[in-house]
Amino acid sequence: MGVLNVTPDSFSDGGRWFDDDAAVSHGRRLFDTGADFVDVGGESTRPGATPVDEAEELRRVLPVVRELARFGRVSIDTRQRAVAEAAVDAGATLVNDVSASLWTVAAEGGVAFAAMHMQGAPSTMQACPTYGDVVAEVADFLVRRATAAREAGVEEVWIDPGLGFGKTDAHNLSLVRGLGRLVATGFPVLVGASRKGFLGRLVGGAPADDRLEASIAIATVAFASGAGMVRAHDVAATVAAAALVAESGLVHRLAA
Ligand code: PMM
Repeated sequence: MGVLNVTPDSFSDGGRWFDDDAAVSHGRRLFDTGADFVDVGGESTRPGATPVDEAEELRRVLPVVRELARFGRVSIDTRQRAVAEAAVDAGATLVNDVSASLWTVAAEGGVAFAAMHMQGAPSTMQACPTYGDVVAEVADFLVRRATAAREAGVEEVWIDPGLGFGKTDAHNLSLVRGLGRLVATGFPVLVGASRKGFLGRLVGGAPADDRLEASIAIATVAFASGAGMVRAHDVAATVAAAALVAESGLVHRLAA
């Protein structure tokens, strides 16, 4: 899943694809380099980000979704029902919902749904994340939401641990180590670690543009643990990691 943020302020690619034509060309490049989905988002959910109003989010994402849907599967990364609905009408075939609550939009539109775990809201989520057993709590939450989505009629339901969303670095690492437990739920697992802050801290403070190796390392662990999809800025390198894991049989050995 290639990341396409049509925002002025996302932590990594904010401002780069804010113009519609630039966004569409970049999205096409993501498809060309092997993305199965291009994930279009119009609101930054980085820690501390200010929410965007619905009209502005619609203005940002709709023309890009409509155009890119001609070239491959587009997912809409939103927490707003009206944005998800309009994007599905414009051709999006997956609702990627960081609030894990918009499955009825997916059900009504006959499209896929991804439920992501977040503790709190983006403006405050990193203040004091607290869990007992983080893997068990995240898995339990995701299975409940994913089951509700299935029962509402959504056929393709993904679960995503939401790395960096109300989690300390230790929580993120526990979730990466515990991906096999999410895979064991039977729902296909999506993982988004690409260029995130915890990776920067793990590799000595590298800035967002300098986290490729760390992002690929986590993508490789995710695929080897049985994850079905990784959300990534650097699609070509991530596809190469996926192919290596698939061809080498690593997925069976590590996940066993
Ligand atoms: N991360 C971000 C945004 N949307 N969606 C899913 N399903 N999983 C994620 O981990 C996720 C997401 C934040 O990263 P960005 O600013 O690079 O989009």
